[in-house]
Amino acid sequence: MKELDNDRLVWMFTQMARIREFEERVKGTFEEHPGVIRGHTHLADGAEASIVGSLATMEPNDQLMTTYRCHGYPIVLGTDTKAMMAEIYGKKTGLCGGYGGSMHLTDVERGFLGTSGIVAQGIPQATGAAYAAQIRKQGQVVLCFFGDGASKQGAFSESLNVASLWKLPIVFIMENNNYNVVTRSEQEDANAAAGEPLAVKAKAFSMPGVTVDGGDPVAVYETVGAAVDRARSGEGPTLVESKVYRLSAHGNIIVPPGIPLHFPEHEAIEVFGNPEEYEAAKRGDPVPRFRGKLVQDGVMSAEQADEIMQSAKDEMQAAVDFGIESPLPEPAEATKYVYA
Ligand SMILES: Cc1ncc(C[n+]2csc(CCOP(=O)(O)OP(=O)(O)O)c2C)c(N)n1
Repeated sequence: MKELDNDRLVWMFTQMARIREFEERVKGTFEEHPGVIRGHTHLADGAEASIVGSLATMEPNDQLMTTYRCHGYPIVLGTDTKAMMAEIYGKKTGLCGGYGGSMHLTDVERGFLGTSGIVAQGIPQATGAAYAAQIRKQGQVVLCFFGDGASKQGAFSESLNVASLWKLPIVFIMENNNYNVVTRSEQEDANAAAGEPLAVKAKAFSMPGVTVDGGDPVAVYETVGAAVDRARSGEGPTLVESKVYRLSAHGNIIVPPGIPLHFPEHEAIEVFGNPEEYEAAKRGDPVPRFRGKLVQDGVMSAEQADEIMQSAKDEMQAAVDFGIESPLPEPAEATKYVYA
């Protein structure tokens, strides 16, 4: 694992700021340009530190798969944010030609193998990628991201089982954001039965299970980094539980057949009438928290932090403009990639 020098720490903050701004602009599109985003969109605001800390461990040939809450990962990998925004707007200039949308961002060249709207589907796919990596013998590692809800699916158990048996080079990263749509983790049979922390599930598959504060990018880097080192040296998989809090509601409201509407209030308030929980989570927001730490430690100045935020805002404004101005795909090409 490489040491995190000051440049790397500032890089981490920069990526967190870019992810946050990108998602703010996705959320803002629902009001600024109603109807431009169709279908479902899910944000990962609150998980920036977990995403950046995890991806900072990757070598250029490593790969990853995620869920539909997928905007942050390609940003860190260096994917063009204009193409990403255009994809979310369903435009021809989008990352996937407008065929994928928010839930299916993919950038195979940079190791971002794909995402899925089906809960837990990415886990066996990432495990397959790790099997391929093991056969290729080039020292590649696969990072597999999913939610706490996904860890109740059979696909989770089967994948962790085979990954452990075959000592596959994979790190399973459960981003535990407390909620499965509007159900709290502790209300659910399987996760409630497992108890806290959910990383204990690793025991059943004879692999290490560790829990980390997903709001602290350095802690995530160290925890995931140790798991990546273990995977790369042929010792097999690890289950990392990264505890985060999603600051937006599960996803945007869709009212068919009308225009997709904005994000509702967070479930803690709307469903559980618990604004205190939500306010506490906002106070622990990882982006200002990391900024405060780096400024306090003298790693960067407050002015530098402001410049980073401003540059993220400018970049994402350009992404919105590009997406809005881009053309829609040709209707005649709608079935171009339909094979069955
Ligand atoms: C197989 C499957 N079952 C149900 C759904 C509906 N669904 C969408 S998101 C979600 C909750 C998933 O929770 P979690 O895995 O914790 O991810 P999070 O959304 O919290 O990041 C459910 C049940 C689905 N998309 N796929």
